[in-house]
Amino acid sequence: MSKYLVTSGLPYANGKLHIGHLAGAYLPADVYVRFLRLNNEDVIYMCGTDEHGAPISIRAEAEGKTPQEIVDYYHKSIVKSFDGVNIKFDNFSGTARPEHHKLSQQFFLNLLKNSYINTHNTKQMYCENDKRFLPDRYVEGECPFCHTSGARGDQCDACGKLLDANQLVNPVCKICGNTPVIKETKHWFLDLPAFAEQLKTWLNDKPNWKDNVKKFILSWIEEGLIERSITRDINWGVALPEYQGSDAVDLEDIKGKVLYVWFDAPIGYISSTVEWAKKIGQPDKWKDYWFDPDCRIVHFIGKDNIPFHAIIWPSLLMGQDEKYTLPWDIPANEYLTLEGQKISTSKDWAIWVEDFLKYFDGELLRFVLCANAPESKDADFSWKDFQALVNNSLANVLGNLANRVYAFTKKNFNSKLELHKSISGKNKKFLDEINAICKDIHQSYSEFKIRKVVKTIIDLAREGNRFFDEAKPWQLIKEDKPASEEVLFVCAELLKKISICFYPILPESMLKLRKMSNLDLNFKWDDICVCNKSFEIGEIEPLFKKIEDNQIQEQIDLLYSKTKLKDETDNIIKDAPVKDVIEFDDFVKIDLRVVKILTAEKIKKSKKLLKLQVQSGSEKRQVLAGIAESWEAEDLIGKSVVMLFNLKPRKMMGELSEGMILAAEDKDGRAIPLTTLQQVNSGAVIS
Ligand code: B3M
Ligand code: ZN
Repeated sequence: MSKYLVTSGLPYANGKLHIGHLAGAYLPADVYVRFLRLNNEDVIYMCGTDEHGAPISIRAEAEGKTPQEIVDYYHKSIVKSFDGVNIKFDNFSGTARPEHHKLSQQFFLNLLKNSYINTHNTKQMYCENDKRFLPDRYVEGECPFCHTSGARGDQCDACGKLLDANQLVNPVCKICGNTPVIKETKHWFLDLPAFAEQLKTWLNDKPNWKDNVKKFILSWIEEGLIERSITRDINWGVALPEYQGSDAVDLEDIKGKVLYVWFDAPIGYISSTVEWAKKIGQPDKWKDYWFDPDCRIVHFIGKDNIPFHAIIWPSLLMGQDEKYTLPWDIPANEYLTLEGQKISTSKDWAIWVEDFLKYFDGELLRFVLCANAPESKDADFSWKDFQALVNNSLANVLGNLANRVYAFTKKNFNSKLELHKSISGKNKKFLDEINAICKDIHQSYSEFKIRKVVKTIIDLAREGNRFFDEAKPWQLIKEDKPASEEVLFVCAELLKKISICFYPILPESMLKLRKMSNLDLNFKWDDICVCNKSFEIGEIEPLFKKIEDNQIQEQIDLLYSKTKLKDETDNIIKDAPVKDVIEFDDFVKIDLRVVKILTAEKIKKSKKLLKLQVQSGSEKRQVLAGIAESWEAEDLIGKSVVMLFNLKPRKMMGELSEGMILAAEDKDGRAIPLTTLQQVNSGAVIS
């Protein structure tokens, strides 16, 4: 027996849970924990809400509430969603609790005492309009590495790189939209380079980690670790503890500073365990996990959390006085997309767990997210796939097998199947095959390969149906009743085995399956191979209901309708600066005319330019327009557009242009010539 401490990344208490969250860090962990329990392992599953950080204070400010109010509201909402899909923690805490603050401060002080923390005067983004520093998500801009816009001050979602707010290109304040200035302030830094060797040794010892995780960390270490600031100038978080140190820090410098959310959040795994130990009346019990070098600590997370869990978190642990156990595995998942697009909470392109549960059983969500888990690459959730998976794999294959086996037993064997001890021939061969496959399933669970588990189990049920069809018990019963009963017995055994190995993924349905055949509800993995009882079939109910087309269409319509509402507000283009005022006399110098496009063709060697022949009244002219990236030449022919008619002719790419076609640039950079019947987004600049 081994000892396990399993955690899932602490969800931020600033929003509801969506299916992407479940697929990334929670469902795989819950499944793993249930699997370990079936195998008699000593396991506890710890989590809680991440209640600090800029996203929460930003949300509180936006809604005119206190951060604590936001935290309390979403903590409840998150707990409810977890309950609805049967994700069962041994403890679910929160990082705003006093115990957590105390422990985090202790972590900081130990690191400081052990010389792993330095202070530096740093230049920080400061908004003069809001009179405050702008750490992390309080500022946004272009990522200096991958150049995607919308990167936040702490991390770029597009390339995953951790950032320092003042690395951002063209930063803007999230609160007011102004360009921040740079101001000096003191901050505390974790000396990550000091842990480089220890980290490498620890990682070298993890040959079985998932590739995506290992690659990520090793490239990080190779690029060279740098000191990371671990304090912030905001007033929500764990207060930087006052201390007298050798570097004689001025107490004034400490005031108004909190620990960076990613410093205290992972400590939440420990403080949740401490809280659990107290609740069960054994206050020292948490140490059995955190200080036992043989305890297997497994952190389930989404891929954007890898650097924090695989570099920073172990460093925090290594720098303590006590010998904390380091993570044993970090099975990070990739992302789940929705109907082919990135899930976006701000655009409401998401399926919220609480909404899903209004229409469907949580078991079905567990099933589809496991069948299609983003384990080694991104995976997509689509409503149609969901329907197909449930109807085919669950209802038609597994549900059908249970139904035909039990119904046949009820009708022909008075609901009873006697124990068949000396099974031989085809029946024996089939049973042996099933047992071998169950061993593979066990292996897949231990390697976090849940997709494979689901596929194997459904295939097994499919084999069960084939076995039933080929054995034809309905014919056999006429000649040899005991032989027919043996076929049914083998099928009932198969269903029993499935009820065990599918339990971690579909706990409620598998209990229901067991109840139908009066099986013990207390069972273990090893019972898969024990074949020593007769079966007695009770009340038969369909195990899974099929999902109708109209139910799915309803969801698709809902998804698109709510996100469109958002689109309208999102598509207002940010106000561009207004140019200097001009006199009317200046304006009348401009000759604007409607012209009709007669021909349009691409100019070789130019990505942008189209050559147009246009007609205005009786006059024909040639114009070059920089709209080739937005339009197919043919689509412009016959359109009437506005042209600046008296612009001095000029040559571009060896061709003459006798004017300029006016176009507006919409949000995604597409140039839309004026007076085409295209909608121009509100606020677009006409150029
Ligand atoms: N709160 C989850 C996230 O990035 C983050 C995890 C903390 S785990 C210690 O959404
Ligand atoms: Zn501002």
